[in-house]
Amino acid sequence: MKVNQKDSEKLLWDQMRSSSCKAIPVTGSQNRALPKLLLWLILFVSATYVVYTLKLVGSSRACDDDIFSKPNRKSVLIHSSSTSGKPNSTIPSNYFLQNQTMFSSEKIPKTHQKTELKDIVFGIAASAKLWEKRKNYIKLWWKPEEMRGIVWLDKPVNNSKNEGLPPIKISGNTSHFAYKNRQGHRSAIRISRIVSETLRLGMENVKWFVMGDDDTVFAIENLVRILNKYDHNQFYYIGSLSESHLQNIYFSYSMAYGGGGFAISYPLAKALDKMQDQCIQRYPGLYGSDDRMQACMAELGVPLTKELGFHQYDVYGNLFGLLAAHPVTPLVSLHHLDVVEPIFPNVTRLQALQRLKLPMKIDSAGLMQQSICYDKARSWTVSVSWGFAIQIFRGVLSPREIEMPSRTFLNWYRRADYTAYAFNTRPVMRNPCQKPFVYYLSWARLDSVKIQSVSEYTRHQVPYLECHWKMADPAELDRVVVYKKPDPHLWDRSPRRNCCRVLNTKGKSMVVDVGVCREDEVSEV
Ligand SMILES: *[C@@H]1O[C@H](CO)[C@@H](O)[C@H](O)[C@H]1NC(C)=O
Ligand SMILES: *[C@@H]1O[C@H](CO)[C@@H](O)[C@H](O)[C@H]1NC(C)=O
Ligand SMILES: *[C@@H]1O[C@H](CO)[C@@H](O)[C@H](O)[C@H]1NC(C)=O
Ligand SMILES: *[C@@H]1O[C@H](CO)[C@@H](O)[C@H](O)[C@H]1NC(C)=O
Ligand SMILES: CC(=O)N[C@H]1CO[C@H](CO)[C@@H](O)[C@@H]1O
Repeated sequence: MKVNQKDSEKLLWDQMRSSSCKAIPVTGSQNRALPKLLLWLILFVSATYVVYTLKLVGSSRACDDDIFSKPNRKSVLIHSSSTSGKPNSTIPSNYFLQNQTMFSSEKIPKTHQKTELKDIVFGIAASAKLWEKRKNYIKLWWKPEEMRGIVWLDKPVNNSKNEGLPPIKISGNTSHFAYKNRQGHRSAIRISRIVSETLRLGMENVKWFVMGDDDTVFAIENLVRILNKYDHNQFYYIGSLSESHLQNIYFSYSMAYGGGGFAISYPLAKALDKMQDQCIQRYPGLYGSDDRMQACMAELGVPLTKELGFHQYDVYGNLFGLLAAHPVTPLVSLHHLDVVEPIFPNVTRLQALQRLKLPMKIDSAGLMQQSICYDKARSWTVSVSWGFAIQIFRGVLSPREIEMPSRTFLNWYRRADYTAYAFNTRPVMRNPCQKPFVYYLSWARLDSVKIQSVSEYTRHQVPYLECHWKMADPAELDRVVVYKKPDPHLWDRSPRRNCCRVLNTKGKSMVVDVGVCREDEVSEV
């Protein structure tokens, strides 16, 4: 979504709030309704009893049949066809079974040609007004020699310098399209048509079109990894949802949020191009570009293929909680980087993102991947988000707790309300003893002799309240060093978190090893 959504969401929020307020008088009149309610309850229980008794008597045999019929489906099938009143069916009784096996052998995916970076064409939605600032985000990930794509602007800008950015084009005139949403902006139509306009440029050997905003940062190796899971010859619409439950209700739980980026396979883009302009005219009341896209996808009958590595980040405040507990999937994109705090403390937003480029280069597949282990001797919990940060907690916290993002961020409505998210979160720990010690990436390098990466994380110097637990204090530790073998094929296997092991804790530093879990290795104390 391009334009400011707060107003519309506030509206929705207010509506929901007012409807819940209306519910209060109803619960207030409960006292008078109580005897009536009891009577109904008794009637209901009696009726249920009668129904169940009758049903049990009548159907005890059918139940037995159900239990044992499963392994013997063939005979059931024959049986049912002979009793269905069509004894001379032209369909042989074993038709379904045979064809079922045929279908299942067909399901084995045909090997499709691998997607490479050069097969992707990017369509970046940008505006002339913010271009001078936002182009710096694109510079972070754009490789002019290896990548193809267009920045689509509303008006021409001064771009005399060769800055290694994608070529700029001005979107077609959309003033003849109707736009009737009061909260939104009609630039939504222009942005929605970027896929079609990019396709019409007629570039050759395209497998995927990938859309993003001017404030979206892609981890391109991981984007390629994700797209490689899918056959580009088929129709695919791949992306992810908003973090905000209300946003997803208001827009759709079936929509790829544009800022997080989404991918459309070439044949789907062609099918879309044929109908998009007429389709857009059918939905003048929609708010943004991505809900217009989803409306057309729904007309084409193509569902969203959800990939959790695309991040819309409809949140405010600090992304730390989300980045320190990334889902077990490659990190593909980051968005709304102007809205949230810099992801590393005490540096600018751009400097912070710049720092991520180093671990991304060394081991992109492992970037932000979480592993959880324990310093047994000291009873500490260690959570590694590789290439980003490490947390050390006093005491033993289970993986199911630590793999949940802590709410260091605020919802799009600037509320710290846990019901507002489309996934589980945990509160920021208030007990001074439970506050984690956070170590942020300071440098990383690849040891090419041992083919192993070494990354160092230094403690974020913030004041800690006194803790009276009689146990080792992580405040002694200034840095954590992590060894990890780069694993470019991590995502060719089934998803699984890496394991980590605390190798030693001496003086002011801790050494941790991260890698594929060994046989029978689990995150336990
Ligand atoms: C059943 O179908 C076969 C051909 O499929 C036909 O020869 C036969 O006469 C039919 N029998 C009856 C009872 O309809
Ligand atoms: C582009 O550059 C010209 C001359 O340098 C200047 O007059 C104009 O305002 C600039 N336009 C924008 C959009 O920055
Ligand atoms: C777009 O088209 C309308 C008429 O359809 C015209 O009035 C307007 O000037 C055009 N805008 C641009 C930027 O060309
Ligand atoms: C923040 O950075 C400045 C210089 O860039 C440095 O002087 C200052 O000590 C840093 N603060 C912290 C808390 O690291
Ligand atoms: C054995 C059998 O009945 N095979 C049929 C499976 O379905 C296809 C059509 O999808 C028929 O052509 C086959 O005859």
